[in-house]
Amino acid sequence: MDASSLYQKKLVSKEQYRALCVGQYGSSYFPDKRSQEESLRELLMLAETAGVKTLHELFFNHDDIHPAMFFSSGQIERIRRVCTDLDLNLLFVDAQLKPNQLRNLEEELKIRVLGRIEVILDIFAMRAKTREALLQVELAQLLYILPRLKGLGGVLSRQGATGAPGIGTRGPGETMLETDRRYIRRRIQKIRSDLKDVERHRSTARQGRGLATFALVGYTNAGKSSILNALSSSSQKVFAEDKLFATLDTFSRKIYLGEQNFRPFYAVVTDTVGFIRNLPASLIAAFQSTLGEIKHADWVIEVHDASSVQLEDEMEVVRGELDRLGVADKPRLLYFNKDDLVFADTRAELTEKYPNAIWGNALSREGVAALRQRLAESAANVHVA
Ligand SMILES: Nc1nc2c(ncn2[C@@H]2O[C@H](COP(=O)(O)OP(=O)(O)OP(=O)(O)O)[C@@H](O)[C@H]2O)c(=O)[nH]1
Ligand SMILES: [Mg+2]
Repeated sequence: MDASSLYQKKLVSKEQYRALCVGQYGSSYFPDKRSQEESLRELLMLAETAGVKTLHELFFNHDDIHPAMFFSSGQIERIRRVCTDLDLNLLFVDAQLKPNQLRNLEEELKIRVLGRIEVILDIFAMRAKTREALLQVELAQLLYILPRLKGLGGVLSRQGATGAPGIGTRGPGETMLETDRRYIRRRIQKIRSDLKDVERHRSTARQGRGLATFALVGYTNAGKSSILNALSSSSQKVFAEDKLFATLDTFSRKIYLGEQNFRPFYAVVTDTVGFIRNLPASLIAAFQSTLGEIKHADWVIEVHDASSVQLEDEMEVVRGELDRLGVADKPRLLYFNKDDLVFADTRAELTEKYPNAIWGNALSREGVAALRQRLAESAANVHVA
């Protein structure tokens, strides 16, 4: 079986799925109501990115997690009523559901049920285009499925049996059930070794450049790709859009930083995959090849959407992920993007708190000159060092 046969890349038409999104707060599991609300808002965006229409959302006070069903019987009845009334056929739950909970809920409600991780994996599978991204997505799916093989079996085979393509099935799916764990482990090994080759090629290319390098990192949708486009004079633009995980590959560009000693001065700026809260560990593990680019950069440009109401949370998530990658000590530039959407008093507050931050608007290119200037200063330092 080759890698491509593991993918069932049949995208859903937007009309096919009508979803209910359910978030929850309360109890020791979800203590912070505000951040749970934000998490539900994010799930709605994830659903939209996956191409699914959300027709209703519920936000439960979840005091107790039911081990078999996740929800209480009262909540399940509420969900059932909404689904029947609105004729919905997909339930998104803003939580990491156990395989048995997914299965039981599907059996009980007779509709497809997906948790946060399943939606993210689905979007990654949909977005992956290059060989490296495809390999990493497949690895993420295999790492996700391996420990769940038994529990997920029913869910996946039923999806296959209904013949309904799309969400939740953009992955190894049914075929995987016929193979054994050994096959999966072997496949994981093979992908890891293929990814090592990709990394080796990249490392050779990197050495050949001999230029200072900067990695753009940040929350998904912060504007990293748009900034690379704004910095670049090339008419060939990097893909940027108002959906989550527009970028799944690292992409490097040689950027002109000005003149130094009467010579043009360049650095390499690399776009990377965005972060999101509660990113599944298997995804981070699988995307080491792409995220590894951050490790090799001389500087990290931390990009944040300054207009986000969740700015501080997003900064924490990004910094936590940089920590996890072991690059917390790398020299860093802080860039606040989307300043066109920021209120004056918020800007004043943030400026006081982060006096060294560079501000800009990647669309109008305001602030790009200041960023270029800071890159030039930093790159000059790297070269002196
Ligand atoms: N108003 C405004 N919108 C912006 C700005 N910069 C980017 N955007 C928009 O924000 C959305 C996300 O931009 P991207 O550049 O794709 O963001 P990203 O960080 O690369 O996102 P991922 O690849 O998903 O991690 C796009 O719709 C951009 O047009 C800005 O300065 N102001
Ligand atoms: Mg991007």
